[in-house]
Amino acid sequence: MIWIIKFDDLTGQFCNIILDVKNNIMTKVIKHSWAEPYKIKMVEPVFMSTLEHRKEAIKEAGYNTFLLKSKDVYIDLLTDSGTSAMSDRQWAGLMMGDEAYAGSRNFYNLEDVIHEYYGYKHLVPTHQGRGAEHIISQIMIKDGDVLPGNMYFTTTKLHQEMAGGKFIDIIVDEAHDPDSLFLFKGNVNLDKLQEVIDTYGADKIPYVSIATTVNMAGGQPISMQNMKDIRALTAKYGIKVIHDMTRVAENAFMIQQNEEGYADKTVAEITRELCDLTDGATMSAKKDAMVNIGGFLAINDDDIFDEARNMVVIFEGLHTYGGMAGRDMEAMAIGIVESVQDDHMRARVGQVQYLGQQLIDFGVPIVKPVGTHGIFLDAKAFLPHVSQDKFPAQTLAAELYLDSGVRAMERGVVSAGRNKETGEHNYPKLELVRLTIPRRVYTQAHMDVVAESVETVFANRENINGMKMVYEPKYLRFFQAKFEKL
Ligand code: P61
Repeated sequence: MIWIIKFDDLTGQFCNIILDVKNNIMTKVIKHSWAEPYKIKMVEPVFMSTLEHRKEAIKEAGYNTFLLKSKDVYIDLLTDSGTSAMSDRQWAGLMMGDEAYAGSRNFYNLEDVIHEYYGYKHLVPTHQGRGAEHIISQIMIKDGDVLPGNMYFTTTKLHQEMAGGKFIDIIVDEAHDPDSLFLFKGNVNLDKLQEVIDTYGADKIPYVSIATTVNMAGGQPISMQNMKDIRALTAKYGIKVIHDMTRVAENAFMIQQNEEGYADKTVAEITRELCDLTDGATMSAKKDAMVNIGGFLAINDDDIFDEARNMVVIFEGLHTYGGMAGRDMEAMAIGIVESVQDDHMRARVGQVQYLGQQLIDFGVPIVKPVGTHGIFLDAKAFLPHVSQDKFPAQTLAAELYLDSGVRAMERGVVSAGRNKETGEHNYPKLELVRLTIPRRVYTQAHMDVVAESVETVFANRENINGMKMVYEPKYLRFFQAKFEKL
């Protein structure tokens, strides 16, 4: 008897498929619950604010949800980064911190886990993902190089540019279409990759940048077949593949659910297979691995590792802690193992899908299919009367906070920044508001509150106007920019 859990597109529910191989019988049972494989041991009270309070708070924050104080937020869906709940085992791991300056045993535990679950040869710990991006970019990128990748991410692209490179988007066109139901919107269009190789030459491409899953596209997965095809094409030209593995286990879960041939493989096995198709990785462990802080660079090449070990001591810390405390490395090692458990992933993604389905049922425009770490509201379709230069997604995020104290994040023109050469705004096709779900933190009732609030704002959408930017920082402007209502 084989038991498989699949997401049923028709019903929008997870279902159990029971295969009785001996008698050749397949039974499909709709499973209404993706219930969590844990129970709650400790709670953290949150602030239930009034409308008057929220009006003041968001105005003071320049209508930028990044500038809100967390004490003024009810349900915090700004990010799933560093905001997940650690398990009792991870907390116990903190007590096992070995805070020796050099050679902490927690580093070696982490190294063992990374070898076993991800398979990379060398580990360089960093304080978080962007620390690893900085190191790999400075080592591998030269002035005039190009970096093809499956859609940009803010910090990744900035580090590539600061090292003298230019990012080129080679993701499939479906990724830019919020209504396309393609299941693997994180895939690379191989013709686009070939064109970049033909135009610039392989020697101008230090590596192809591949993210599992693709954050800016809505948390969309890449398929294993596409990964294999990328590997085959890059191998032909001797080009490396560097993997942004920030949400690799979530990607593995989607492969298990939706790619032929993977239904009976575990998330752990699929995760390992994905990593094995790449040459190295940057990781923000604040996501999949459910720690509050931490990250790493992992690399198979001995020479790059040698350089990275030289650099980490300048920018992060000694090569056996890289900006983390020993206890953080221990919690990360335990979190990595928890992150690849099938039960955990079914509940994690199940909760995201639950919220997504409620919004789809209400007719709210969101990126479809629903991804793994959050719901992305399509602000262009939500507020069609607000032109992109009036920051529809920024406006919508502020309105949602005003309505209920739910904090979301802009992922549109403000996040896309300005064109390096012309100084004009980059106008991305996707103008989104991200409702990001921290892992193991909120309940189904919280998701209902979020859905109701989005629905209320949607019903009032005609009364919402755009905003103008009144303060703009030079780098990663979305973090600190300020706005006024029009
Ligand atoms: C997030 F608004 N993500 O999603 P670090 N790669 C990928 C990430 O998702 C990621 C990093 C690298 C965040 C935090 C964040 O524009 C923003 O550990 C796929 O944050 O340095 C981070 O990892 C960087 C939010 C980062 C942003 C940049 O919420």
